[in-house]
Amino acid sequence: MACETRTTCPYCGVGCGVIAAVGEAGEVSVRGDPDHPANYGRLCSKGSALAETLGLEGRALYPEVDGCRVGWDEALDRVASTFQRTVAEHGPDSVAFYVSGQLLTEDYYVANKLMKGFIGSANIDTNSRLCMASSVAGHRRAFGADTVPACYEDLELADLVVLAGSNMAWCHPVLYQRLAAAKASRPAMKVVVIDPRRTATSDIADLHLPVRADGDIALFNGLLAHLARTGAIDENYVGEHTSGFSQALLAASQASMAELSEATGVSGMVLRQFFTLFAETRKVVTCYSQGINQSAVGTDKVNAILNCHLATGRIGRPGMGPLSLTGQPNAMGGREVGGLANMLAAHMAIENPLHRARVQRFWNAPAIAERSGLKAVEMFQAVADGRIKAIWIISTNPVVSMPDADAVKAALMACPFVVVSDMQKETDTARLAHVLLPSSGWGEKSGTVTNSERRISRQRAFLGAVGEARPDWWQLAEAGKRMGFAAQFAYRGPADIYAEHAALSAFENHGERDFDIGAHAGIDEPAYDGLAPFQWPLREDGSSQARFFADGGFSTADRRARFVPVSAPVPGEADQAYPFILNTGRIRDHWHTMTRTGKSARLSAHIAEPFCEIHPADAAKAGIGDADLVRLEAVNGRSIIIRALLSERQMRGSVFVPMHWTGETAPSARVDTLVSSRTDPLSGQPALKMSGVCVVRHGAHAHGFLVSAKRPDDLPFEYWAIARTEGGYRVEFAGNPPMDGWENWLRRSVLPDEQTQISSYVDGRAGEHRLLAFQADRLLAGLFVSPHPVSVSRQWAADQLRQNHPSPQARSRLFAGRPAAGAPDKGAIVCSCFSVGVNEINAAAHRGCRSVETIGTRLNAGTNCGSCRPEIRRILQAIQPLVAE
Ligand SMILES: Nc1nc2c(c(=O)[nH]1)N[C@H]1C(S)=C(S)[C@@H](COP(=O)(O)OP(=O)(O)OC[C@H]3O[C@@H](n4cnc5c(=O)[nH]c(N)nc54)[C@H](O)[C@@H]3O)O[C@H]1N2
Ligand SMILES: Nc1nc2c(c(=O)[nH]1)N[C@H]1C(S)=C(S)[C@@H](COP(=O)(O)OP(=O)(O)OC[C@H]3O[C@@H](n4cnc5c(=O)[nH]c(N)nc54)[C@H](O)[C@@H]3O)O[C@H]1N2
Ligand code: SF4
Ligand SMILES: [Mo]
Repeated sequence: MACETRTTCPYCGVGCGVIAAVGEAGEVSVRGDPDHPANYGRLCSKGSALAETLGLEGRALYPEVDGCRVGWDEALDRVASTFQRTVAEHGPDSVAFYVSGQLLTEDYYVANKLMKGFIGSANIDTNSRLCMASSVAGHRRAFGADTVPACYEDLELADLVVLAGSNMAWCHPVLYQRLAAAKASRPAMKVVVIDPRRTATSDIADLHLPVRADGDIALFNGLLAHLARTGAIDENYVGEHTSGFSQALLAASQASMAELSEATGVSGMVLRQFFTLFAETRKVVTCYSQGINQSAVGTDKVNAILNCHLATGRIGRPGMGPLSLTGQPNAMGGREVGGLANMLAAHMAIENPLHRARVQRFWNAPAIAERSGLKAVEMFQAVADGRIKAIWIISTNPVVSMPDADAVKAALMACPFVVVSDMQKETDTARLAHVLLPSSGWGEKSGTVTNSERRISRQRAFLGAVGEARPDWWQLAEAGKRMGFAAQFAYRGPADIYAEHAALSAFENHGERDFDIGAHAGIDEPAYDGLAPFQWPLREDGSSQARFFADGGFSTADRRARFVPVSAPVPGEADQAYPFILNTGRIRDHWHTMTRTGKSARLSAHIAEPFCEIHPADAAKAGIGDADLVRLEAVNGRSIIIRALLSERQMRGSVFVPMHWTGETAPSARVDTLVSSRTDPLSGQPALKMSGVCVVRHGAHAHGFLVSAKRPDDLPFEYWAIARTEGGYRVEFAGNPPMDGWENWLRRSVLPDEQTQISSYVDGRAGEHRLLAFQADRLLAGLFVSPHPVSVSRQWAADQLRQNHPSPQARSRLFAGRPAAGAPDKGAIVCSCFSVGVNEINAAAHRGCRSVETIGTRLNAGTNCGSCRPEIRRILQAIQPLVAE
């Protein structure tokens, strides 16, 4: 009998419930928890593949100091004493923590407490600065507190759902599926997508507004003015519960339709359609994510959206409200514990002396941070210029994910003391650690997370500890004890921490702070273990609420919401030398820097190489063909080399590059090296979606594709990208041929011994080399080299690693790089659950399967997690208009 544990997915902010089952032989399987209110049993491709990411490969298994294995005592003593000495010599602001929205609330709480109350600095910031900071700042400006008014059910109840700067189909897939199901059952419901790209999400949209970068303020200001002109304002709500409407309207009413169209890049006709739809529909939900937040005017963008909802009173009622989608599993929990440099704890404000005194009293702390600390970008600048001399980085990989990433790398290399707590040993950041602390990962640790709708769920351990890895809260508490605060950090386990956190949320609250989970103050371990998912608030008297602000009650002094007058940014002079806007973001099956999803062959099959999406007309002008390599160069002088992907879905003048590839997986394609560290002055969030770049074709003498049972030891090429596949690896590369020739390189970097036979096919005139190495019937390596981008059927070639090739004929057939005529070639994988490729879908379509449903019946594609359904729909649409489903 398998042993089953209810837990929560560690990826996105949807916060799906997962049932993890461990079989007798220790094998793990996962499925969606049918009772969890976030997903009701659904999981996306990443969630479904969780079991494949639990392998020990690359895990940090024991503490290390300066690259040598040590015991925990020695490592923690080193951390505590170095931090203490640095504080003693240079003051509390000379040290910092850089943490993560992927920490559990209990980890986060301890980190924040240690820094703000005991070290006495507010230099604790988090990768949520790159993610949610503008939403937090926007909420606080409008509502007086960082409270998300809506919940997931509102998406299903709405008659209009606006998705602004959100690629929900790929980034919040289960929420997207809930939306798609609601729309299918109620076709009158409308969906509008506001995104410069036509993404997978726009495939269910009734209207797509291809807004130009940062055109959102002009757009929502135009909407506010339209609402006022057409009598759509809720005068009662505005009069009773808000202030500042007329100033906001004045700021919004400046532009003519022609100017609006110019500022947004959207035609007047489409703008009018959107405005009318919004004005005439009462039940509207606006979801927004990084296309809004990650901008130098992100906070203003957020308030431009909130203004429209406040003006129409569409907030806090079923089917109505603004809903900021949190990215990470516990971005929201981090906000509750105050894990940002400009927050305190339990939604209290660092700038408020009463709050500071209260938290200090509650913690029995020797100090309390007196003012905001450094926000992420400033924090690494302070590391660079030596103001910060010791930094502890937990559960984030800033050398990959911060803007101007090479500057961050240089700063850490120069920093006297870098501590990194990670599950993985070889991340780009962990490599720079003086002290590396091995952390327990998902499945090995326990705690709570809060999702986008304020729902708190348990993560529960179902696996034993790996090596000497320990949970992050334990590492932090041990450091706290060693700094002399044994009593205040004497937690026996996460239940103790959660109980304290809950008590602080209710401490002298008197209904002033929305975040209140006082019902759990002092919760005991059995109750904590059994905790079912619930939404905050959950007050001491047991009262709760699913939505906020239908009847006002904001956290401002007069309990009224604030309209914030915002103006569209004046577009700067286009820099002729850097004519393209670099937009960045995510793909369906990978999570950030791929330290976990990269372990799954299934997840790596969907998109196995970094790419630069560019409009065909822009590409033609620059002489760039599909699958050519391109070089992107940024204002900071840095450049990357990456594969071109020509696509009509991309806006002209803009290119899109995913953020996922790293020094480990594609060192020439780390996009954040190019990204500008310009930030929003209010939120400190960097403008990760808008850097100037130029794009040129990048020629190479040789292009290659390798499938190999072993990870190559040496990749001496200016461009390479590696991905896991079943039974090995697949590698794309380009550059100069190795000095010692292809055969020697293959032998030295991937083959087990000198004796392995290599057979080769060389067409000297065409410059083609194809090399195959077998061990008995098994393919060890297949190498395909050409002066041009290699034409090989990638997935088919990768699949050959798992096949037997008994006859010499079967083996030599592999030289073709594609299946024999008539033999199946599935093409690039679309459905990762059942490994169904694009060629199979096309073939089934030509045999008469013309709907996503019939494709599912025939091929299974799209019938498990459903994450690929938008792409299947798109493939079918390209053949002929879809039959109604
Ligand atoms: N598969 C997958 N899912 C994830 C993650 C992951 O790594 N992989 N990460 C999680 C995390 S932490 C986060 S924060 C979320 C992010 O979720 P999303 O915000 O949905 O994802 P992104 O791809 O970063 O960006 C969303 C869209 O913003 C658009 N955009 C760019 N500039 C503008 C603009 O000026 N205006 C508008 N309106 N749109 C613009 C981009 O074209 C892009 O399609 O995803 C979460 N989910
Ligand atoms: N250009 C560009 N850059 C971006 C973005 C973008 O859209 N464009 N998005 C930004 C956003 S929204 C985000 S959220 C960030 C994300 O960026 P990061 O946070 O840097 O990315 P991750 O790969 O999620 O890093 C998490 C790290 O924690 C480790 N880890 C996993 N579980 C645990 C654990 O339990 N304990 C510990 N100690 N470690 C653990 C993982 O191995 C990994 O190294 O990237 C930001 N950077
Ligand atoms: S939508 Fe996918 S990644 Fe997000 S929590 Fe659910 S299963 Fe995990
Ligand atoms: Mo994020």
